[in-house]
Amino acid sequence: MSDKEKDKKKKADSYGADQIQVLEGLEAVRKRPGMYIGTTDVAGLHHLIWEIVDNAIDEAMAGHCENIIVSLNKDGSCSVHDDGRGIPVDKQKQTGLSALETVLTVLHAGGKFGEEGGYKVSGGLHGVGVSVVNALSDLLVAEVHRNGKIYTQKYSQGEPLSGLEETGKSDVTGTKITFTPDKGMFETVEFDYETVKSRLRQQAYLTKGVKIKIIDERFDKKYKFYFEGGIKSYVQHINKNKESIGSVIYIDKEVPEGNVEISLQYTESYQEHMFTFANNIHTTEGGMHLTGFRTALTRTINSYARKKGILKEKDNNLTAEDVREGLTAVISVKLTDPQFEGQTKSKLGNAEMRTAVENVFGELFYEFLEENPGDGQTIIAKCSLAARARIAAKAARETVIRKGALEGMTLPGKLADCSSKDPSKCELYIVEGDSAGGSAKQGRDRMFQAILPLRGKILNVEQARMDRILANNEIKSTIIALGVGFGETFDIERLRYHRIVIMTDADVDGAHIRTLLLTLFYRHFKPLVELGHIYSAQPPLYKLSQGKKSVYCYTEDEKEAALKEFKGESKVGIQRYKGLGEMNPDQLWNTTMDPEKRTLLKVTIDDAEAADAIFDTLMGAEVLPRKKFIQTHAKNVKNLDI
Ligand code: 28F
Repeated sequence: MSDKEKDKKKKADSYGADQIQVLEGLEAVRKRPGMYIGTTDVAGLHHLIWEIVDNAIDEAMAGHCENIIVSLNKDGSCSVHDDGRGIPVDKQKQTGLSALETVLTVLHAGGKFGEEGGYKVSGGLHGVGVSVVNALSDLLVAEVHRNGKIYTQKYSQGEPLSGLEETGKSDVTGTKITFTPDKGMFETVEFDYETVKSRLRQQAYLTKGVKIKIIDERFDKKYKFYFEGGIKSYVQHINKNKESIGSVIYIDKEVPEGNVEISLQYTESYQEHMFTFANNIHTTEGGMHLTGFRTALTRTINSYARKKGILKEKDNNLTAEDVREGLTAVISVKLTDPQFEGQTKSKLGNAEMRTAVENVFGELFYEFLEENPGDGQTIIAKCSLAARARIAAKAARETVIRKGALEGMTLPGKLADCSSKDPSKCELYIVEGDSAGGSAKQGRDRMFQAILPLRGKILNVEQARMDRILANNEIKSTIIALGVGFGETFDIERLRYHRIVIMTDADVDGAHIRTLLLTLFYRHFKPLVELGHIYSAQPPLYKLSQGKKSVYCYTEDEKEAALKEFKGESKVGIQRYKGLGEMNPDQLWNTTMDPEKRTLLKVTIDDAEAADAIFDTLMGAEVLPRKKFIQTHAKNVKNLDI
């Protein structure tokens, strides 16, 4: 028996009933990892990092930690390091183990044995505890600097490989956890720098004053976040590429129910950008804090506008919709016992937070308007304009609907519809350009494939209001073809095709058009994305031929591999497809449309916030970052073979 095994055995022998319970706990995690971290795909993998970082953030929120470093190591492991107090190492009554080992081996221990008072990130939505990370790691090394010493303990798949050891002296304090995810537990074990970075950015905004650093040792990249202004900086970041109206308003108040922090600023854009958090957890479904905010926003703006005589007695009140147009706001509340509800457990249920936010925000926002009459004026002007536009848009919409255009009675002339009327079998190809549209019409299986060619670029819906969106011909054709209506008449039951395939050229312009379409779907037909009806076609980039043999290549890598295959023999012909229009109908069918052979990428939104951020980046005014983004991420959607 090796020393390691002996050690393990000794440890196992000394385990009492409690500890067996402990092992069973983590056994359950390994049996059904999805129950604890949601999924075992790349999202689940990153969940491991969030778990550990959350604990470091808790230590920062408690006021004991200033620096957090996350490092993605060359050997595939991830380290998280904080300069907090260090996880205690003294023995715990409840378990007979050190506090460190308890936290690392007992499910939910962090919450259960945590200190009283204070707000915690962990223990919330995804706060399943570090023990889950431990259970799903091939190796986990915990290093604690505390009491002038360094303590180290190693684990594998949740089981300690040895006892807690003193491995040195230290004149600082802190906790460092390094873990190597278990390959057998995940579809992929490769961490993504950008994913980690954007999450850390968000956490840095939400935790005023903390410095968070990410280091990617694999690709030699690093980044540091520090936002003195907290969520005020967050709002500035979101509005960076937008034309702002008035200054950034910031409110931070501790009340008996918890802490209320709100930042907002209006912009000339027509969209609302609203992000809400409870204990740093993104509440994508909103909840009580959001309800309280909305109520107070509408009420305050109306009463201010009436007091200043901008709204006259005969005028109608501005609606909730009017005061939301162009608003960017971040709401972050902290409370001791957050209740998360809703389909994805991301809706704050604590009713006391509604009144808390309503009162705090109502009072302080009114005060702000009184003290900054210039801002008050422009905000009211913006909201009044939104009200007039709303009334105009409603009239425009009614006209369109009255004419029956959106009811599907007059399908657009450009649409080559399919003969089947069973939506579950039907596909709509939205094709870039008339010439590619022509090839697609000839190449398709007209039984179930419909073709809608779009000419040029469609309108950027992020920057346009409802009435203009509906006046755009390309968009109108698309909406009519889909059959689901628009706005309040939207009805998913009337969807005419269950697969909507965006087919654009495999170049930057094609990616841009796809993005514009995705923005349209995301902003105005969200259920289509959520229910997985939207796909992106994958046309080939190259055709390589040698004698009678030819292959299509869809990526640069595939091309390189194919070239190697061909090597040695006679000359290889390389045809690069710059656009779909260069393919004849047969080729288009064989490479991109034939269900037997094609690859479709399903467009999903499993993280609405990430998607929203993506659309923000893409639609912002700066051209350079936008292009770069499209080039690196255009194909970054989930793979699904059909
Ligand atoms: C790399 C990830 O996990 N940091 C942490 C602390 C500090 C304390 C703590 C954590 C005490 C008994 C549960 C220290 N001193 N970074 C981290 N830093 N946990 S996790 O306490 C945990 C509880 O069991 C800490 C005094 N009180 C708390």
